[in-house]
Amino acid sequence: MEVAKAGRWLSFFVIALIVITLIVGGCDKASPPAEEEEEEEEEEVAPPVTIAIKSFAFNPRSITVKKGTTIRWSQQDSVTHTVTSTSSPPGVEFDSGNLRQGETFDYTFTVAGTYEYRCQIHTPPVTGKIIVSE
Ligand SMILES: [Cu+2]
Repeated sequence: MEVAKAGRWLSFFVIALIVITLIVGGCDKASPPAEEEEEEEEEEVAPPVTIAIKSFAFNPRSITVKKGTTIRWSQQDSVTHTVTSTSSPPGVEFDSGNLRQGETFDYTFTVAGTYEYRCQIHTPPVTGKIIVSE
């Protein structure tokens, strides 16, 4: 009698364990697709990068970013500067025009390649370089 009773409890326990596993397993299957979608969205929008214009220099002077990245130049000198491309892939030249102290210029790099730029106002030129990777 003792053994049979223990066996029934064991059967009940095993069935309960299977039911719990199925419920938990079902939940696990439902959640991963939502997480994958979130990750894809994060990859599409690269975080913005800031380059300071300070003391007649672009800082960082040279930088590598992923395609789709927006760079924001933040002009902190009391004199006016520009951000003007001098060498870039065809059709994607950029020019900020005059940037006074406290002003910013945003440009989103949608074409991979090497970009060189300078301030058009000052000589010797204040130069910078951006490498956009795929
Ligand atoms: Cu300048």
